[in-house]
Amino acid sequence: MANSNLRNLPAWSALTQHFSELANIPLRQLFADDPQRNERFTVQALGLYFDYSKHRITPETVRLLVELAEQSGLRQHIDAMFSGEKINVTEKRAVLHTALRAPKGKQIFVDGVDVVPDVHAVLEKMAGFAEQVRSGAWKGFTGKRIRNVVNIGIGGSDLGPVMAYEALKNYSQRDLDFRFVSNVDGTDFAEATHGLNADETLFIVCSKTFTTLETMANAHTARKWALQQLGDEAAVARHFVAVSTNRVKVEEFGIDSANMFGFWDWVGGRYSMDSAIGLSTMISIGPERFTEMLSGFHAMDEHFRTAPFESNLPVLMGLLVVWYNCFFDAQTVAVLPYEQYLKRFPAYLQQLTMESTGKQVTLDGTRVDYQTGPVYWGEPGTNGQHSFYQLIHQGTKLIPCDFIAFGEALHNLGNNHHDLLLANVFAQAEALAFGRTPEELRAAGTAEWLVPHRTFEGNRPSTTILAKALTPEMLGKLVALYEHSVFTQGTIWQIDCFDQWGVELGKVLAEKIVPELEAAGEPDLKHDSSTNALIRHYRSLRGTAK
Ligand code: G6Q
Repeated sequence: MANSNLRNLPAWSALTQHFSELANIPLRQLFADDPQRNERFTVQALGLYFDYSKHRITPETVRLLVELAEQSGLRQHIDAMFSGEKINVTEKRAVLHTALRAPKGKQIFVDGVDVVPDVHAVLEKMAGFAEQVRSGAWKGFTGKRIRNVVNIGIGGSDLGPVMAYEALKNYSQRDLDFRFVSNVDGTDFAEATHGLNADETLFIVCSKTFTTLETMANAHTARKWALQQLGDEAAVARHFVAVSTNRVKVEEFGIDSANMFGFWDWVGGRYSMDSAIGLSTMISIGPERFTEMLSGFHAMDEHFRTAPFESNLPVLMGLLVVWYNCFFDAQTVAVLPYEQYLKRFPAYLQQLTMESTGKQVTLDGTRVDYQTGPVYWGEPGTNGQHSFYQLIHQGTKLIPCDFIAFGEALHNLGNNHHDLLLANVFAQAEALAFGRTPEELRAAGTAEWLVPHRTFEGNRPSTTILAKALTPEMLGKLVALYEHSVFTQGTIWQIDCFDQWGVELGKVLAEKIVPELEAAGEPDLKHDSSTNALIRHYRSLRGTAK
């Protein structure tokens, strides 16, 4: 792995020089100068058509970015991850979400133990359980079949399950209702269980640690809610299962370890949707389709591990993020799926990317002197077009966009919905890149005073990703694409993409304040004056101040 400062790498200096030459060349000119530009900057792999020609790059940019990746040790770092080395240095852990989708028979060792058989044993246990719930063979305490599945978890134990459920709803068993509770705000639990009968409801408590405040609060509330209706502790075994690495805590909660689905410390929360954390996904779409999703993940893993960097989708995607973030000073990346089922995909990616690359020191603890992770955000198209796209088109900020679209509609309504959708995605990418010049406006008869308002500078970069249809397999490929793009970014920035000390801090801070809110008398507050006043004011609003 590289240990030199990023700024001292020859490719970094070369890119700095190259940027100053390229920064003012518009995309219009880059396209006009190179009739082959589209073919040059389109990669087709694994059923994905990845067009990155509308980026502010030349072949020289790609050559230098690939050199940057090489000089940063990306190849060696990829090998280190896939072979189970402890590349999460601050937590001294291997990073092996890729083992979760490794086919049977592959060998991957952690501390001398092959983990692949364990992965498949859990998958088989999940499949057995999922089939029982789907078929109705799994009976609730009163003998009724399960109709509602409520996933309780937060962060990595929620965002993946929610996103995958929404993304693959088209493939879900529709006589089962899926709901998700994450927030400690009681509204979340109340609304998620509104109208449900406990005797037909299964709770999946998802928590790697089984200590997370929000999840434990919601799990205890769920148990109370269920027992109020079912009236017998023995009902817990029929209505609660757990997904965790912490057997002791699961048993303490009262869930039989026979109803626990395990995973391992080498699976990070935000990289866990294809582990047992995906149990709700498997119940929804069935084990077969879950396996298809895993094979999509695995195909992208193999592509990332073996394809030359010049035609490696996650590497190219990650390098482009570095290019805009570090050289153009772009602060964000917009992810704009033209597929309603991907409505939670940007939210999912926010955690995957920002919890991974939101770091200010390198692996050896040195403060970085360059920008790290950008803000990821987005909404499905075409809705976003009637809202925030204005700023992307004509605002003062540079926002690289990822457009994602599919050739086949999942609902063919017998008219041209899908053509309208696709026409919009192509038009947006085109308008962002090429804009509308004052000359074009004048030629179309626009009044002179309106010309500046109606001018689009263009030169706004985007990638367009096209695939045939949103299937479980394609979802696996897309998620792995972003996972490995993040890995590429983190390797260049020399940061630990797999720890999350910021999250850990949040987990301890609130616990100090809870007793101060609940104290009977006037508590002795030792925070800053603002926090002390907020606590007192809350107590008075709540009507408990003495
Ligand atoms: C993810 C983070 C974090 C975590 C949640 C839930 O990478 O570690 O989002 O997933 O804090 O943690 P538990 O699964 O332990 O409840």
